[in-house]
Amino acid sequence: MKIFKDSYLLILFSLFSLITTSVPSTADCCPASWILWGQHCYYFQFVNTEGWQDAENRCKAMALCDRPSHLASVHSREEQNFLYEVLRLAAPPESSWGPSLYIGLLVGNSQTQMSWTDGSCVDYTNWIGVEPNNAPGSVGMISNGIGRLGGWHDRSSGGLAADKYVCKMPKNERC
Ligand SMILES: [Ca+2]
Repeated sequence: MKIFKDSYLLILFSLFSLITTSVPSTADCCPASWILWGQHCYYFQFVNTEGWQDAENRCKAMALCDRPSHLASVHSREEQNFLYEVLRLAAPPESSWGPSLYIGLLVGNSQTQMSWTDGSCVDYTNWIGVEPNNAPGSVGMISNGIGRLGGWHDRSSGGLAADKYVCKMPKNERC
């Protein structure tokens, strides 16, 4: 009977070890300093970067071996609300447009020629009023300027002006 009990305990212990070693904790879903939301991790930088291309380069430099990282793409009202809520809590309005978060949106020759740096489809936008109005070659931003409430605007010349940014990468697929 004791042998049976010991075997039973050994099986239980083995199962527990298997579960605890194969299922990552929530903290393992994203790298340190990244926030998990949905199927992706997000990294917010509220210290101004040197511009949109610099921000995109910094995002790409944080990629992991099988998890590409770019300035964030936005694909739903829910994702937009998440990004705006973090921006709103971290950076209060300071001007008509600022602060703004660079996202991975490029505007081509016209408003209808838009693309994301991560290669995903442009299936959602949140432009304010006449925006985007700086094409071609402008870049998109989420604004927490006075009364902007997370609406998007574009900035010309590849976004050379310093501002904040948000990166995005897929979460750990084992999560
Ligand atoms: Ca604009």
